[in-house]
Amino acid sequence: MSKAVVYSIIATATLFFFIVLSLWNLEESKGSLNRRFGYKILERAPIFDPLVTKIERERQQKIDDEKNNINNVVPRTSLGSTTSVSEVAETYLYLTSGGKLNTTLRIIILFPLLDREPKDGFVAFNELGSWINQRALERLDYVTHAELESKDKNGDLSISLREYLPYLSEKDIEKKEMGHGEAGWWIERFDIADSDHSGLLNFTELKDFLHPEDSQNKEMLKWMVRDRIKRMDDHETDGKLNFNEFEDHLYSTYESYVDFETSGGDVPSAKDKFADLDVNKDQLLSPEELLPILPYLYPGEIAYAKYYTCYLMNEGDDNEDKKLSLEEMLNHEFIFYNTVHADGHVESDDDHDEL
Ligand SMILES: [Ca+2]
Ligand SMILES: [Ca+2]
Ligand SMILES: [Ca+2]
Ligand SMILES: [Ca+2]
Repeated sequence: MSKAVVYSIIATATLFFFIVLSLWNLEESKGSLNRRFGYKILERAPIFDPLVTKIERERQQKIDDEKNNINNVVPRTSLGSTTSVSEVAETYLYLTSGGKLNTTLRIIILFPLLDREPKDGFVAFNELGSWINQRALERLDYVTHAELESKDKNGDLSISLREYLPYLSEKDIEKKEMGHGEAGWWIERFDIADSDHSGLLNFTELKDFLHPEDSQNKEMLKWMVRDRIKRMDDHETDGKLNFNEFEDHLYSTYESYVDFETSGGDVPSAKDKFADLDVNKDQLLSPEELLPILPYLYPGEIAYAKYYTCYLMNEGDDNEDKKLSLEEMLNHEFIFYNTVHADGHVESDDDHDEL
């Protein structure tokens, strides 16, 4: 072999090596951000597939029923009394003979439901985001319904303070202690959620009361921020944060979420962000001034839906065209079905038939 050929082989190999290395680095930085947040996000994120939600709820319902022993009183179908026959059949259609959910089949079925605007054979960020956001909203409604059902003793579809907190004594209510979780604290939270001042929480008001961080009620959001600030306010000022408090307690949370959301893009410095938020320039941040960064500081279901969308996109978009093809989704079944694959098994209720 001539020297020239050897040199050219070495040069090509070196070039190839650097290309692989740089691709690997790119992958690594994207991956490490995702890994750092992935665990937290997957833990809090909505469930991607409504069928998994249904199976998990049925399973929980069955556990609850067994606890309450009502199985002996009310005969139920194996998938619960509220489930229609066609829904039962639908569930079994997607189970493998081992009782495991056929997630490949599910993704194939769900793909066209996600690919809607435009229907172009790809799932873009907005399409994935609106699907997952819908799952988050459904979960909020479900949890609120469950709470309403269990607490509404007189059946007026509203919750009174007494219904919510039956253990409070007249004396507690009179004293109105304002410490976290004490009577006055609950009463204040209740009154702010009760936006029409009827003394009762209707469905929407109850949802705000239970999930202030997901509320559209600005007063509720401000109450939540005030409450959190109270616990971090170093100098017992007037419920506002100075720069040091902002930097010590809030900035790193804000920074890491923005970093994640923008895939390592530019994050404003603590000084810049403080100045930006401090609208009235009094060198203090009031709860109202903190509202714009609330989803980063205290993410609720809806904020987590967005982070989950970012996570799925980062993980699944192999060719980096900012869209997911069916093939890409199938290549990453695990991230869409982490609760299913975590223990490798979503049980159908048929798995252990005690009757
Ligand atoms: Ca009631
Ligand atoms: Ca009300
Ligand atoms: Ca200010
Ligand atoms: Ca893609």
